[in-house]
Amino acid sequence: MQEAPVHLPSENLSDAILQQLKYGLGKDAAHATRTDWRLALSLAIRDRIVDPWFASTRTTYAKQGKRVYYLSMEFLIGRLLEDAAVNLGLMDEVTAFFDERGLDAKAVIADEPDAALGNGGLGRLAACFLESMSSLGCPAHGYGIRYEHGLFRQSFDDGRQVEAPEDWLSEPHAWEFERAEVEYRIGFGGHVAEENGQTRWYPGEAVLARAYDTPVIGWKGAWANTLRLWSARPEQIFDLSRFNAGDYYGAAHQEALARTISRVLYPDDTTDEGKRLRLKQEYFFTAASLHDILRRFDSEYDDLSLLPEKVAIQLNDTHPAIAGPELIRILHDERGLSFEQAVEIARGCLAYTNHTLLPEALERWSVGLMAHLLPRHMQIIERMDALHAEAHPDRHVRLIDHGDVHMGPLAFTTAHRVNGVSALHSELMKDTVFAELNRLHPGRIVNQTNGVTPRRWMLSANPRLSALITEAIGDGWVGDLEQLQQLEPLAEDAGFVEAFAKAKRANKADLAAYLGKEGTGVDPDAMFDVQIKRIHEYKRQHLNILQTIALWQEMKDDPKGDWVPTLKIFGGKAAPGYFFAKDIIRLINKVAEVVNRDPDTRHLLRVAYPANYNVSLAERLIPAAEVSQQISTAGKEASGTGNMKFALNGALTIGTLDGANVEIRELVGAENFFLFGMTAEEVVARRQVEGHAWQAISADPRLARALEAIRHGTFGHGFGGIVDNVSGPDYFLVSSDFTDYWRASRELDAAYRDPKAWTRKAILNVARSGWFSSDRTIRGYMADIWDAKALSVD
Ligand code: NBX
Repeated sequence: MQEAPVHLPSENLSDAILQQLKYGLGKDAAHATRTDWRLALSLAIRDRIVDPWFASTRTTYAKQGKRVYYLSMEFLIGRLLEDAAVNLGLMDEVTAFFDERGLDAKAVIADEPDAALGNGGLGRLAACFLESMSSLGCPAHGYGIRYEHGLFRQSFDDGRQVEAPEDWLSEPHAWEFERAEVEYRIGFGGHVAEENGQTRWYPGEAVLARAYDTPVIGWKGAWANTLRLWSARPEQIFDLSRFNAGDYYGAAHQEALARTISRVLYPDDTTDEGKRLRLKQEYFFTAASLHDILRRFDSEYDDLSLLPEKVAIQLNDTHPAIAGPELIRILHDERGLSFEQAVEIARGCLAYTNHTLLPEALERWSVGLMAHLLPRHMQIIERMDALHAEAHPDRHVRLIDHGDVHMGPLAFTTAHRVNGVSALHSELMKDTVFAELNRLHPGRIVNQTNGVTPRRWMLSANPRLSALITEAIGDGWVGDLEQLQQLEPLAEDAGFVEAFAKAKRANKADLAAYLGKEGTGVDPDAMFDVQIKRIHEYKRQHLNILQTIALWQEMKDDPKGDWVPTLKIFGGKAAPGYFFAKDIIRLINKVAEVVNRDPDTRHLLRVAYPANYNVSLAERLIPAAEVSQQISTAGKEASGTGNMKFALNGALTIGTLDGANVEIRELVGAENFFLFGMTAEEVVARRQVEGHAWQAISADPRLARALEAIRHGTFGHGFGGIVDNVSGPDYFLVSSDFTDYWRASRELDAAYRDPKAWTRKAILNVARSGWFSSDRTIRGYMADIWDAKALSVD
């Protein structure tokens, strides 16, 4: 943590940076390192955020605005410096400042560690939402955990994923303000007692949650909200008597135990290890956030029945779902409301977003563990379950079933709105996982299709295309992305088409140079075909690599054929305990090794798999992409947000009718989207067909040959698991979708052969993607779920 400067920040950014370097960091410009410059710049920019930040807070108090609280285990914010500089309109000044000193502003910006406090889409969505809430002037706080170590760093050893701890806090973190005075005691375990008709929970152990605030500035700097992250600390720093007795390990034990809670981000895996710690993390940040929310509410109002009118609490998936029982506990046990009143008020405040229908990802906790860690909450959940049973005697859904607390149904019953993240996903929620709850509570499930912030995913990440768009239609699109529609007629304008293609070509050259440094020689004129996301069977990176193998085999058969030179790019991490996904990673890397050195085909096909995919790498890859691979088994990808970023940046999608792909295709037009594969309904039916995988393989010699090559060790050994899976159970229907995927891939090649027509399609993708702004999504939440109004500083 940097100390606040004692002087007033200079009006002039150059002076402010130099002042921060000298007085904030104690460095002489003559000896400043790149990191020193980056920190000085960050602190100078942070200074510019403070006034609008304070003004936003004052405005919210003055206007008694409704506040939105976004509770999320994950905020995948990436780098913050460029976001802030862009939103404050300071990028030109920043570039000029470093140019003058012979330094590369881009390199200074890239020096910032990428804050990876999330796994994937869910965490990145939370980060886009924070930025949009600020850009819209929606008074909001993000609440989460200040993990010391974010998502692991990935490297490859002989193609295998190797995980190393991530260490973003090892350098000073310029953006946050530590709030030593904002600290809450969070209890665990212990017992529950009845006293004078009141129930009291006496926790057996406790830790302290300390707040760290990061301001989040919106577009044009008009409004700023706060991301408040909690760090765990022991109540007693160390045991002095043990220390004095020479028991140094024992003396530090308490501290180590407490700090473990905010030590690491959990990878989204399904192992049982650390379940207890994960539940502790969930309760830790949820309870701290609720304390904080109520403290703020109490400072303004003295009537708890006003809570739903003044406070909206959004649960980002079920990870903070213990908020329901905790809020009910506080209102009933501590504030003396009746249980029914407490439930009613809690429900009025709470809403829940579901991000997956995958059964293995739906959270459940054993009653034993819950009763042990949170005995009073367990009682409340039992009472909620009984109340629900009383109200709906014919129901089957239970909050507690087979000895487990089911967090999905718990979140559903304690929320007034439940939302899915794409139209298809929300419908499937009603038909499958939440069918009965939907019947009992019609209208509670609503849809809010995801979105992405155009400030980061276009303006910062793709300056070339941004400049071109602004030149054509003005800069209103940055705050109102649907203005991109004005680009539509320009798809027929030869000059614009050429300029658009030139921008894409330049982005590709940049990426080629970057990948070149990483060791993959790349032809910037090849078709850049990208699949970046977590590695998971349902996302089917193995379908993509199988198709790549089949393509390579055909190219080898006929190297003089009329092939479209292609660069296949993969990026993504597998959960450390997910061995099948790790095999897919190794297979991709091994295919890359073989294909990239094949003298017959290396001018036609390359495979690149840059390690450690993260937000910053996505910012490099997406602007350079021409093809966006969105090939999940229909019904499995709740929405996707990468798919939106690609379309917005002018990549054409090859994809299934899954998640938000459906809406992307509707908006950009079927002729500008390469559709393949079974629908969600057909997927369900296909699984019933005995031997579906074998049938598909027997019917498609290309698929059979690709599988044969893997089995025969063309790419090394140890891939039997993958081959057996897609030839046998093939739950994700890789084999059954292969033939149609091949067809769509070749149609894509054919379209690419006509560069002008291709660019026209790309332009139409951009022009019609404005709806996928997270500003639109947040407006939807404000209107349909939060009943919150945007404010502005007068
Ligand atoms: O949430 C993702 C979905 O898979 C995407 O389709 C969707 O676009 C995105 C945003 O709505 N879900 C996701 O990222 N889940 C997790 O990261 C996750 C993390 C921890 C965990 C379970 C899932 N225990």
